[in-house]
Amino acid sequence: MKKIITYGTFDLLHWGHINILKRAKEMGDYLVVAISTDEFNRLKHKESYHSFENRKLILESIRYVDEVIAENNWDQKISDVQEHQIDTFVMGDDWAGEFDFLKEYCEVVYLSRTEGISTSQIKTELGKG
Ligand code: C2G
Repeated sequence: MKKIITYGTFDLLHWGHINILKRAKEMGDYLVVAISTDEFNRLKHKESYHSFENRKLILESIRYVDEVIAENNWDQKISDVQEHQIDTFVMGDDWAGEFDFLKEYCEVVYLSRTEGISTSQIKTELGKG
């Protein structure tokens, strides 16, 4: 069984998120998603509209997602890859190169980011409404 992992906040879930989750799953048989906790979001200088629990609930309902774990810090990726026996790490290419240190432990793939949509764009445009 080929296991894939990806990380993110996934707030105000949109089709850009679905596009990467779909493509990540298509690379293997089992997709683990590590979703940023509210505390870790603060370290990322992000504040989610939805709480960790609700973002986790939403992700777990997506057909491409097999398991959701918490992302608590920047430093857990190597142990996550080892503990979950991950074959491939996937991220959008806005992160290209940032996680190449994982190449010692698994395949690292950066997929093209979906243009024209983002959580911050949604927040901005709704704020104007
Ligand atoms: N994404 C995408 N296209 C978009 C928006 C997001 O492909 N239009 C991808 C991002 O590249 C990322 C994933 O969706 O791979 C999740 O995006 P975010 O929720 O914004 O996550 P981020 O803040 O980038 O957190 O340790 C890694 C971090 O937790 C990543």
